[in-house]
Amino acid sequence: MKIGILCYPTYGGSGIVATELGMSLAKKGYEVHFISNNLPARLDITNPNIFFHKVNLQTYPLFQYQPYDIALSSMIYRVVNLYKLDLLHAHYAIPYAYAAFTAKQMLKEEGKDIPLVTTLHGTDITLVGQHPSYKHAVEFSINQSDTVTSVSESLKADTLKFFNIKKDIQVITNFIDNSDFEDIKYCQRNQFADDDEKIMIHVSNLRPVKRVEEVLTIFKTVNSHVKSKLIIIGEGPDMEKISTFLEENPDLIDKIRLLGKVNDLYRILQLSDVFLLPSEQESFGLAALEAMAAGTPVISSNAGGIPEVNIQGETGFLAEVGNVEAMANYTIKLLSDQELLAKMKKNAKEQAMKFDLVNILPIYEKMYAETINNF
Ligand code: GMT
Repeated sequence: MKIGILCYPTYGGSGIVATELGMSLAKKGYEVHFISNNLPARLDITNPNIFFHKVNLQTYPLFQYQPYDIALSSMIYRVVNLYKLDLLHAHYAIPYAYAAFTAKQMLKEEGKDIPLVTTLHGTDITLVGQHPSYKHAVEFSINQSDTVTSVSESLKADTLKFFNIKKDIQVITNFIDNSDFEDIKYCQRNQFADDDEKIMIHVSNLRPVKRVEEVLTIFKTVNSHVKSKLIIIGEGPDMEKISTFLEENPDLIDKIRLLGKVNDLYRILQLSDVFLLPSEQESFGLAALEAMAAGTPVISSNAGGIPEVNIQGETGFLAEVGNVEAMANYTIKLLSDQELLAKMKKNAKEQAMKFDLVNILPIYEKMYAETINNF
């Protein structure tokens, strides 16, 4: 089967899921064509079954904004024709499902067509997709897709609540390849913390929904009870909030390490004691799953699909969005009790195994086969 994957190339969760899925399919012998405006961050282009098609933008002085969606749908149309693709898989409704629909219309003009799967990831439904500028186009392109999947039950419910959806939505959860954690070279824990210190970690794109200011508040409270360090991985618009916090709390400067975007994420997750995720919205929380796969329990909000991943009292603790006091108290409780910490680290890893690629990939394959059969 030849599959075209349309996704964001950045470190955002939807691009990571699309890339990991495509690479796993390629390993199984599928021919996978990635269409994006840049090489996806984790894509290993050395696999001969993987192709990358960069969407080229033609600049012209008349354009105040470059018409990316037109270039994207033209590229989709060209790749489908050239490589005789069997199926398109759009990750994130905006603009991928919409552009794929346009490409399908172009193909139909020539008596051809191709089945389209759209996977909804989160903010395409709960945040950006709600905006009047996009809402109708998002609803339209979901309804025009041949198969629609969402990454959690919570996101499915939100989609049905916010949009007039005529399609069935199949939940296929995100996944993790636990084998990636097997041959990992361990980082030295003492590069980040003293022997008697615990390590907290937060990984995100530092957008407002991630509430990084709450990560800092939680850390400040916890640090006054438990000797600890905080590692923050990622870059984004709320980086400024971190700088402001450090200016206001100079005594914490040498306790907080800002690593930016890192390639060795798993190595650093492995040495952490607790992952903080106080998000306002989170359709799934792939970052939490990655932490769990590294055996790191999660203290999180109960937003969106997080409770489907992080189980209260088993793999970590959850509190209402904004309840930083509860999240800090849970963290103190966890980090002060070695037995509880060891148990939750074990539970976190076991929970991650339930979302293993081995379990989820066959569901994607079955869905592809059914989509093509029903087309
Ligand atoms: O977290 C982000 O803001 C990035 C966003 C994306 O689309 O790249 O992540 C969303 O998709 C991920 C993969 O399915 C989910 O794990 C994240 O929970 C979801 N983010 C939100 O819903 C805010």
